[in-house]
Amino acid sequence: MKNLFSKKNKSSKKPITVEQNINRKNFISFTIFGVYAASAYSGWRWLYKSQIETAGITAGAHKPLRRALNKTELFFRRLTFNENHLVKTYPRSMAAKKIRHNSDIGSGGVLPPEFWKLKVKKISGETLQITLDELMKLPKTAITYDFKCVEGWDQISHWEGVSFRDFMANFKLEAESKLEYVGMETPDKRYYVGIDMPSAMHPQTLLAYQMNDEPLNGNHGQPLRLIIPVKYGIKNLKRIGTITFSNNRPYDYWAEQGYDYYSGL
Ligand SMILES: Nc1nc2c(c(=O)[nH]1)N[C@H]1C(S)=C(S)[C@@H](COP(=O)(O)O)O[C@H]1N2
Ligand SMILES: [Mo]
Repeated sequence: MKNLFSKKNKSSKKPITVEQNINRKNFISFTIFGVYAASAYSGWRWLYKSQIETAGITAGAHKPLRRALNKTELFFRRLTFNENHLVKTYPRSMAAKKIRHNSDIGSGGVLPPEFWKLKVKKISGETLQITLDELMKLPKTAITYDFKCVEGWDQISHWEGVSFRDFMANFKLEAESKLEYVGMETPDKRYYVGIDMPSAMHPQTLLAYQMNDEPLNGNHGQPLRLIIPVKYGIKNLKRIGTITFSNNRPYDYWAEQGYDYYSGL
């Protein structure tokens, strides 16, 4: 065949023919394609075989994907969350006298106080058992703010208790405060939430034991509930039984039903 395109190459005696050139290009293309395909396949295998996140929290997503989503969420959270930014508060007189009552999974009814202690699982493995009296001796914080439920209602309400920050400091939970999440669950474990540490440590977050100067009643989380104004109602767990700390997302009742895990306002 006539050599049409190959350049004269001084070092090689035989000039490359068009056919040879095409073959060589094909070889290179297929090799590149093969390497890409193999790495794509092994990447997919890696993802496919990777551990599945704790069932429920993210509907069984693979860990690397969850990690990527967490990083994205963290990025936006850091961008928008500022602990010095306080949720709007209202004059005490604006608080509802009759506070709206919503669902009571794992709460409701009255738990005799002698049957309740707040369990706090420290990272050392030790579990603190704290009475309501002990909590009531800590500095008291009150807040009147607009409580918002994801179902579309909101209400200005007044709460009193110990701020989560003060609680952490008083019980020397400094190492725990360096972890990423706080988990809370009802004594019967039927309702549970996971809260990112910055939101838990926000100055307006309370372990509340009073509502309008009265001890919490059976409808509102007696004897102790979470009041976390930077989050929607779903995260404001009523009747706290146990508190845990972790770097992994704790189980979360509504996140398992598809609601946003962060549920921030
Ligand atoms: N234990 C427990 N806490 C809970 C709930 C629940 O069903 N069980 N519901 C949440 C939801 S969706 C809302 S809006 C608020 C309602 O609190 P309230 O009944 O005091 O208004 O509690 C939250 N905390
Ligand atoms: Mo809610």
